[in-house]
Amino acid sequence: MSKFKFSVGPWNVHTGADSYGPETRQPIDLETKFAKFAELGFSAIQFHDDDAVPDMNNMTEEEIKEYARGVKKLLDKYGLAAEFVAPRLWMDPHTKDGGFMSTRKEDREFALWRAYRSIDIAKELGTDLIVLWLAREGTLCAESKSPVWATKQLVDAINKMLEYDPKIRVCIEPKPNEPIDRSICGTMGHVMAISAATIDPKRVGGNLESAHAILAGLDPANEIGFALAFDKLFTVHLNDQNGIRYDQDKSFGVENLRQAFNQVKVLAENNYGSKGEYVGLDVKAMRTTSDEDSYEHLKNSLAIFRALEDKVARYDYDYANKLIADRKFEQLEMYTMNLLMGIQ
Ligand code: 3MF
Ligand code: MG
Repeated sequence: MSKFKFSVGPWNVHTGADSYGPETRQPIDLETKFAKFAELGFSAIQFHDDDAVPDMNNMTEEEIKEYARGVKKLLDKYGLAAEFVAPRLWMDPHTKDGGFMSTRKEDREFALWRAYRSIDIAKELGTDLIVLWLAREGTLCAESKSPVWATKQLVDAINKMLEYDPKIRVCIEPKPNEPIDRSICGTMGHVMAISAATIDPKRVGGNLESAHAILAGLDPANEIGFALAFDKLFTVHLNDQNGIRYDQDKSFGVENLRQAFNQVKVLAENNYGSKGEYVGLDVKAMRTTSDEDSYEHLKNSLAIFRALEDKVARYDYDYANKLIADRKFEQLEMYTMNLLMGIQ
């Protein structure tokens, strides 16, 4: 029995389209996904603002809230909570050159409008968490914006969100690149610095995604640990990634089991979840996956996480600490490998 609660986003079950080819699976409606997520053992749903309220750009503020109340009823029907709402700025024509850091004032205003509406939706869905994946907040052309100006724009935008609602928490999901070439806020270190520069650092934290850390050439477990050390790991996006290439969102642990083990280990050792945090997945099915296997990657990720949780529970800390005291790191490494290989 896992001691963690799990969350997932509706985009994690998708039609298989990529930049080079069309859909390979049929779309599935939100309610069908909710029912299946609940059946698989998820407790909460992660939302983009327009996952919850699809036509929001053409709706009034009141209409948006009213629609969100309907989604809350649907969540309740399946015993699910909402974990967070994330403004999906990267899809919109207004924000093709970024939102909070766009060089055009009207785009920045639109981005803030979506951020405020995301807060309204979050409140209706019963969560205080806003995630900012800063997809296009950076440059395709390096000279197109000043990194100093852009960084300050981000701090200002977050401050406005914190002022808009006194309870809301803002959580940045850092990523070094893709879809932009150079990101302004690429790692958990950047997130901690941004947090410290805001008007209420306690309400600004991070969402560590394993694949994003790997894309930055960093170790996901250490990135998780870095945020935990400042009490600012508000959520995680666990998945896996084969080195520094396009963002793959593979099932958790399928690429590097030891690295996955160390992510579970650092979460478990630091009682992640004790303040209500969820273990969020951000995984994609392979493009070749069939309709009937649309949820396999989620099942696999959960199964791997739980198996690794079990390995952590069986980790012999007395033995490990003795090896550490004696600097017998070859033996410590082999102990860990044997545990993972099932030899221990
Ligand atoms: C991109 C991501 C995103 C965000 C999600 C929530 C589609 O690399 O990880 O997943 O996690 O949009 O903001
Ligand atoms: Mg993510």
